[in-house]
Amino acid sequence: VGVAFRADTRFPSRIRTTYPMAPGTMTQNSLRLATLAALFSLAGCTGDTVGTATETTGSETDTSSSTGSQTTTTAGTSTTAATTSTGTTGTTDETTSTSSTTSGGPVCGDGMVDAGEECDNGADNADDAGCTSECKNASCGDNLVWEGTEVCDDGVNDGAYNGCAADCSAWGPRCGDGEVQIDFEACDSTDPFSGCKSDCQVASSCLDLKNDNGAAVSGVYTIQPAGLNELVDVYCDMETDGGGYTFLKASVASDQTASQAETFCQNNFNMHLLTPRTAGHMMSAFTVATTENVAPKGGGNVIASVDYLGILAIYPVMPGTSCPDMPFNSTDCPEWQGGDGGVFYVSDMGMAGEPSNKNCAGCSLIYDWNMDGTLNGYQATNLKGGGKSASYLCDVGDKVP
Ligand SMILES: [Ca+2]
Ligand SMILES: [Ca+2]
Ligand SMILES: [Ca+2]
Repeated sequence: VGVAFRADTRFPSRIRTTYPMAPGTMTQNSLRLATLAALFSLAGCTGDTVGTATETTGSETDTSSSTGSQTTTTAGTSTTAATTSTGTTGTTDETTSTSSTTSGGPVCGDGMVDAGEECDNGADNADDAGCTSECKNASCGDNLVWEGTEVCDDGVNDGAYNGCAADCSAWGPRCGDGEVQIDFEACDSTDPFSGCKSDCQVASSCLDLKNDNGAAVSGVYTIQPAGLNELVDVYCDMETDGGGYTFLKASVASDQTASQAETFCQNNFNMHLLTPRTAGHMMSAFTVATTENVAPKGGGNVIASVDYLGILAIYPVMPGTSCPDMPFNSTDCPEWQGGDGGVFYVSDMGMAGEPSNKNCAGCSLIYDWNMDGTLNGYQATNLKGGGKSASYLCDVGDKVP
C-alpha cells in the first residue's frame, strides 16, 4: 500500500518530504511512516477536521501549499490509485500539523529505542558520542571517533602507517610521532631547526623550508640539497626578500678561483658559488660572512670575515666586454650576469674604470669590502682565472627574485 505522508516541520529533516512509492517497495522510512499513519488512525483523531490526514491511502496538503490543493501520484504506474486531495483552509491545516506531531513517531532522536535502532539518547545522539546520530552504538571501526573513548578510528584500523591501531586506542606509526619509519620518512622532528618538513622529508634548501613553514625564522638549519646523500648545516635568512636564502660557508686551505670554488660547492654540497641577487641579499650575505654562525666547511679556520665575499658567481656575458663606471648590478650593467644566467646585485654606486673589460669567461672579480659592509672596490682581472679567495659562500641558488 502506497502511503504518502506530509511530514511535520518539527520532524527531523530526513522525512520532511512526501514519499510516493510503488507497492512492494517499502523502505524503512516508509515502514515507519506507514506505522505512524496506522497509529495515527488508531489514535482516533476523530476530532480532526481534516479527513485526509487519516486517509492512509491518500495524501495530505502541505501547509506550504497556500493555493489549497495538491496532487500526489503514486509512483507505480500499474496502480492507478493516484489520489487527489484538496487542501482545506490554513486554519485546519494548522490543526492537522499539531495533531500529527503530538502523536509522535519512531524516529532516531526521540529518545526511545525503536525498531532498527541500537540506541537513542535523544538530543545527545552525536557522531562523537556513544550513540551516533544514526542511532547506532559507537564502535571501533565505524569511522567515527568516539570522543573520550577512542583516540582515532579510520574505519580500517589495521595499525598501518598513518592509520589507527586495531583497538582505536592510539594512532599507528605516522609522520609526527617522533620516530622515523624509514620506509616512509626521512625524518620526524618538531625541532624547527632540524630541517624536517611537515611531510617528514628533509628540506632541500632554506627556500624549501620557508615554503613549508612560513613562520620559520633565520638561523642555522640542517638541509639536504637535492641529490646529496648527506645532511649539511647552513645558515638560512628567512626574512630578506620574503626569506629563503641559503648560505654555506666554505673556508679552504688556499686561494681558489671562482671556477674552483664552484666545483667545491657542487661536488661537496650540490650547491653553487653565491650569486647575490638583490641589495637585501647582498647585505644579508655580508652579515652572514662577518658573523659567527654556521661552522665553515673545507678545513679552513675562518669563522667570520669579509673575505667570504672576495669572489662571487658573477661573470661577463661576453668576455672582453663590460660596463666600466656603471653601478654593478643587472639593471645598470647587463654586460654581466649571475652564475646561472640570472640577475645579480653588488652595488648601486659606480666605480671609475670598473668593472673593466679585462675579464674572462668564468672569472670572478675580486671584491674588497670595508668592515661596515660598504664596498671598498672591485677589480676585474683575466689573470690566473680571475679573482681568488680561500673563503667564499655556497648557495643552493633556488631563491630568485
Ligand atoms: Ca528512536
Ligand atoms: Ca568509532
Ligand atoms: Ca614517524
